[in-house]
Amino acid sequence: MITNIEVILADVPTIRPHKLSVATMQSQTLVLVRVRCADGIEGWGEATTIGGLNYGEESPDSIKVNIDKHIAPLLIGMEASQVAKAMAKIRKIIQGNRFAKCAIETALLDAQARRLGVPLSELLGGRVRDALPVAWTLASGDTAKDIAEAEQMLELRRHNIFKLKIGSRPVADDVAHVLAIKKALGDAVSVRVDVNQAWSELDAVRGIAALEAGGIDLIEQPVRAEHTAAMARLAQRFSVALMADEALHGPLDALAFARNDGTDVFAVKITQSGGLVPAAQVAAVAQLAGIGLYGGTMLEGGVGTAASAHLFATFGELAFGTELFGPLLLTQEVLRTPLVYQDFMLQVPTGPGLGVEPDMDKLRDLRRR
Ligand code: MUC
Ligand code: MG
Repeated sequence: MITNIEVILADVPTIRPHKLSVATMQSQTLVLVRVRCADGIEGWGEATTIGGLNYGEESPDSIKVNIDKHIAPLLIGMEASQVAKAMAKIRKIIQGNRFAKCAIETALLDAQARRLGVPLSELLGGRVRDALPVAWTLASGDTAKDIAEAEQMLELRRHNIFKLKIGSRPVADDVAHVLAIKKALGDAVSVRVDVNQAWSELDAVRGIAALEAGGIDLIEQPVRAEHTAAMARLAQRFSVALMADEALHGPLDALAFARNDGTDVFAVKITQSGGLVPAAQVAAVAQLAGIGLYGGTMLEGGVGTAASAHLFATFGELAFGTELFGPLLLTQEVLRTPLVYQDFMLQVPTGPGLGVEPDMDKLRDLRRR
């Protein structure tokens, strides 16, 4: 039986300012959910957002209040091992709130996988890989600093895929910045961009043409999420891969993209999809429709990153890798044993459930009171 649900907000500074077209992050608010069960088992989930309400329609504060006041009371007393039944109830009664639902579903599945003594990936269909390629986002806002940072990552053998955050400067300036980095890093390194919706369709036509000519591999969410027709036209016009991110809020959006040939690649995010199970459905649609897959992040800490890793490890096709570097952007580790990043890959945890344990002493210090 589910006996208690607790939401913990913890503010953690980032290792450097992280500049997106929608916000500059100096710190990240981790939103951690702990579900306790009558059999003594507990499960953890995470619902971290980016830049408060800058990126999406849920904030850390709204997630906490909505779980505390509206979601937890529906779950307390329910059978903890019946995760699908619990989530069906929440999905029927609670509109929206995808991030909150994701954290709850993750915590319930973590608890259930621990109860069964299996890694979470095995409840999600079973892993087909034990390690995932991980991109690093260069977002200092300064070309020379970004090149130095990328060279350091290559040297450490931590990342050889780089995503550049652009869209806040004029298109020509952004293109010059990206191509200078691509030239410095060379052909063996994959360089991608994330425009975070900043371009008009005409900006995108100019920007993508120049980036494609310069050898950039992937263009993420160039236009506004709701401009799906523009996105489809761009995907059909250019041969460089275009990826939907902010436009993808779960299986129904995935189906619409598949129906209208609207994109080449999906950035699958467990929070944006509304949970691990709907995120698996997004991936299933992609695989059925021949759309490429990329494992996305909302810059979560260790709990959400581990949950995402368990799901992405089940994807048969993962042509564009992942960006599960969230914990590495933070100055504080909140897991007792950090996730392992080596040889350009994240190792998918192998213990029961998420296979990670939050460090309660650290969280006691970091949590908001
Ligand atoms: C996004 O839009 O992809 C993921 C990596 C990063 O640096 O920002 C996020 C959000
Ligand atoms: Mg993105």
